[in-house]
Amino acid sequence: MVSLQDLNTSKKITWCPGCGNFGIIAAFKGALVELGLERERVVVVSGIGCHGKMADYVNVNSFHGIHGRVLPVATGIKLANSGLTVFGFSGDADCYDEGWDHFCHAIRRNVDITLIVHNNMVLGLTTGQTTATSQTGFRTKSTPFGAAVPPLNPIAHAIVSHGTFVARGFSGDPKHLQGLIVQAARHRGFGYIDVFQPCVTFNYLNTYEWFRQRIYKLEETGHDAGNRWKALEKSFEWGDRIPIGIFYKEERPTFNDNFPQLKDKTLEGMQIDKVNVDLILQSMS
Ligand SMILES: Cc1ncc(C[n+]2csc(CCOP(=O)(O)OP(=O)(O)O)c2C)c(N)n1
Ligand code: SF4
Ligand SMILES: [Mg+2]
Repeated sequence: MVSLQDLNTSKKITWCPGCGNFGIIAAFKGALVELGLERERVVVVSGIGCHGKMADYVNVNSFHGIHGRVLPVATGIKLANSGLTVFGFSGDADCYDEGWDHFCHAIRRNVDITLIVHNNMVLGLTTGQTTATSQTGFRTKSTPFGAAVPPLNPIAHAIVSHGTFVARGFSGDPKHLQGLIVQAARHRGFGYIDVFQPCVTFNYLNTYEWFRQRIYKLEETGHDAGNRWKALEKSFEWGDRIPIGIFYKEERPTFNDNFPQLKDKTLEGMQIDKVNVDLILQSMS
């Protein structure tokens, strides 16, 4: 069983002091301990951005991919070895801009992985430009007169894309977020958590205080997470009150379940010594 200590790496953490990423990493490490997973059986895949450094800071198998491509890599790993527990860490630009097409399709495929999106509503690493979730009117160096177009609603998109576990957390409440990560990882299928992650350096609008004044927990209101329409209705709630927690949850077959070759088997464990790869390559030449 892994301990919190085992999960530290020797890498110097270069996130700005007070960054919301600290809450996410604490919640994730706590979740790995709570899940009782072996480090060797866990894989972290991260994108490009401040969030991408998760791959360096948690002592498990990791793949720091290219911008927007967390989900194809995570899907490939899960297909190759379904015995691994795979976590994707993406940013709002990484997932909802550059990686948007992968987001909708991985969700509807119900690949059995967990995706955690560090949603700071800004491009952090490239020093503060708007993303798909930046609020209308948000002034940055790329939008000196304020963002003109309305933001995407990723929670609503996940629900209509047949998401089977759709949740939102807040990095200012790591204990609550830890609980969501544990439930998403235990969920058989695509566990998706959008996390409000204040960027204290470039997002002066969506601060810890801004979120604390607005957020409330769905589970404290008797929300029925099995009701897709109610979940969709809740996903549009924005303004003075913003919900966090599990919006929607259902059970349905995972992507691997669709393939008899993969159901209850792992590709990496299959015998390939009798497969003649030369013949396959020749047929393509
Ligand atoms: C293919 C490609 N396009 C653009 C970039 C430039 N780039 C680096 S990080 C980044 C996005 C960072 O924003 P986000 O995903 O929100 O992550 P954050 O830094 O906020 O955690 C971009 C566009 C890149 N590295 N590769
Ligand atoms: S730029 Fe923003 S997101 Fe990046 S480390 Fe600093 S506070 Fe965090
Ligand atoms: Mg961002």
